[in-house]
Amino acid sequence: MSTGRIVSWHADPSVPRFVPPAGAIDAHCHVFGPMARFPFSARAKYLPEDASAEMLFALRDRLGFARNVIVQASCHGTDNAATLDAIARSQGRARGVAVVDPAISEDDLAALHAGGIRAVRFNFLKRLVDDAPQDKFLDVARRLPAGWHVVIYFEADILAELRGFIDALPVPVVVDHMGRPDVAQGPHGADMTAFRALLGSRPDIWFKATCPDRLDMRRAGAGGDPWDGFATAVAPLVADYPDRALWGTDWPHPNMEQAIPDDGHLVDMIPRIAPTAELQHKLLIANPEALYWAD
Ligand code: 0GY
Repeated sequence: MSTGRIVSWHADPSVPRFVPPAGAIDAHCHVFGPMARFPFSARAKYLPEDASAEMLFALRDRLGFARNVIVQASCHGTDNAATLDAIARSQGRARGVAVVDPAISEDDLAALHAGGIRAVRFNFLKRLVDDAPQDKFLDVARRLPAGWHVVIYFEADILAELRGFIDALPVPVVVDHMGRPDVAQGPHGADMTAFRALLGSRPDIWFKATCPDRLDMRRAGAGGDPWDGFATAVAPLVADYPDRALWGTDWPHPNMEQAIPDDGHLVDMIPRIAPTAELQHKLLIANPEALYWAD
């Protein structure tokens, strides 16, 4: 019987051929529920099946990773209990990114820090959130605990209008999925050129070289796994900004129920965008450690 809840992850992902370096960090993944303990937000735009911490850690081990950065998904709103519970169960092998009510108190921010949170996420995707108040986001960014950063999620077509906001952020910035460029434009198309201009505007903007499945969807005669367009567009970006790139699975792939990726194939993208051991160490260990395990 259908529950009406979405399953967006692969039931039996392959074991990747690429073996990540010891200690590797999956720096973008989520947990959903379990709903009985951690109900979804009344404002959630999708209703997923449970994707628990235990499932995430089993996938981590299957893929050859050691640690996770768990990003609060929009379906849980500003209640970070599921994310915090997953971090607490990880035995020190997970840290997290929270979504907070802009009116959050200093004490509650300190409690999030104690629970392993090291960043807040500002989501600008209209299909995922009702509002994205830049003035309130800036106020929160000014009050973050020492060492935190902000993670922002936006699509390429609003980068220009977000530039003033991004320029004003007083802490380091991590951009989810490179701000969703159209990778079919190639490494020097309009979207990548605008994103490179953003990276050039200040030295503390990082990016997640993530989501070939979202950015390189199958279309007439092209796209889809093995995501050649993604590799072509993203490898030069990682090569040019090796100290600012992060990588993650995006498991359990929110909203991807029509084009569920094989997580093993996602891992096998890593040597295609970071071909040397040195680049892989930066992408999977040094860079995420600097942001999430500095203390
Ligand atoms: C992602 C992407 C998506 C969803 C969320 O918080 C979320 O619900 O981030 C999306 O639908 O593009 O990074 O998980």
